[in-house]
This record gives sequence, C-alpha cells and structure tokens, in this order.
Amino acid sequence: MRVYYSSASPFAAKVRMAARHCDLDIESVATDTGAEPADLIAANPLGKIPALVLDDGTALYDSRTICDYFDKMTGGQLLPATLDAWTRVKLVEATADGIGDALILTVYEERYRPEEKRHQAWVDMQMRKADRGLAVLETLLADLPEQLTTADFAVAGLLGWMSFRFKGKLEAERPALSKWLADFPEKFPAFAELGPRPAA
Ligand SMILES: N[C@@H](CCC(=O)N[C@@H](CS)C(=O)NCC(=O)O)C(=O)O
Repeated sequence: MRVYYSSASPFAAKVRMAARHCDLDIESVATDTGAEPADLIAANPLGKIPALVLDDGTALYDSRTICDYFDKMTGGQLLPATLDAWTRVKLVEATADGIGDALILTVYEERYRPEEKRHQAWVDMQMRKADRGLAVLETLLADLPEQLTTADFAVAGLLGWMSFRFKGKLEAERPALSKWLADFPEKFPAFAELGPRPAA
C-alpha cells in the first residue's frame, strides 16, 4: 500500500498515524498537491491528500474513508464496537476534520488568491466555524474512550498542524486543547515522527 502525503497535512498525518497504530506497512509518497501531479490525480480525481493506493491498484481517498478501511482491515483497531462509543468517536473525528477544512480554506485564500481578490468576510466566516468547532471539541474530548481511535489521530493531526500554521492560537484561546496536544506523544510516541510539521 502507498499513501500520498505531505509533511504539513493534518489529514495525511492522521492516516499515517492510524496506519502505524494498526501496524500496517505503508509506503509514504511525498506529494505537492499544488502541482497536480499525474500519479496523485490518478489515485484521487480531487487532487487531494491523503490518497491511498492498495497493492491491487484500488485507490481510496478522504482520511475518514482510509481510516475506516484500516479499521475494517484490522478487525476494529481504530473504532469502538459499541454504538454509543462509536458515535462519540465519529463526532469528534467529524468535528476535528471540519475544523481543519475551514482553517485550510483560510490558508488557501492567502496562498492561491491575489491580495486584491481576497474576501475577508468569507475568511472571517470560516474562522467562526473553526472557533465554534474548537470550543465544542474541547468539551467532546473528555468523552473519548481510553484506547486510541481515529478521533485521537484526527485531533492530533489538526492540533499539530495548528501549532505551527496558527501559532499561539491554541495556547491563547484553547489551553485545554493545547495541553491535550502536549500530552499526546506520551500516549502515541510516534507522533514525533509522523505528526504534521512545516514543509521543509
Ligand atoms: N476531507 C479530506 C480533506 C483533505 C484535504 O483537504 N487535504 C488537503 C491537504 S491538508 C489537500 O489535499 N489540499 C489540496 C487541494 O485542496 O487541492 C480528508 O479528510 O482527507
């Protein structure tokens, strides 16, 4: 199996951490989505990472689909079996992923739009989504199961990325999330290797 990723991507970090947690052997292929490389587009017509290509050539994309695939493949190593715990985990995962989606749009507004075409009111709306999500995430984290799940990897990917892309925001506004991130490597030591980091 191989996964297309970039070192900064919160979603790619999520699936690479989940794969390690499941002891899955995957090859990681560093990818620049902005260049729309042909091998990535062949795996994911949306041109986004992460995209996973199985040994038989089947391609899967979107971090949730990929993590769910790992979970099925390994007999439930990433998601709880009971409906109640599954629901809590999936809600945290969806919240973390949705915050990432909103924040990434604000990053892309700066990266891809010329200054005179940027629309601050739209950026502010995305930030309000992210801020509401972060407030809810803080309350939801307390209800996660003991064992690591896709929710932990989604949150660790998001917060790890925010720690350099939105430097100081968590410490100033969401200290409980900042503490959660600081404590995460104790639960999952491979975060130091697989967590998001600024592109070199
Ligand atoms: N919902 C997707 C989001 C993936 C995503 O937005 N990835 C970003 C990088 S962090 C990307 O590939 N962006 C390039 C683009 O949007 O063209 C997931 O969970 O995998």
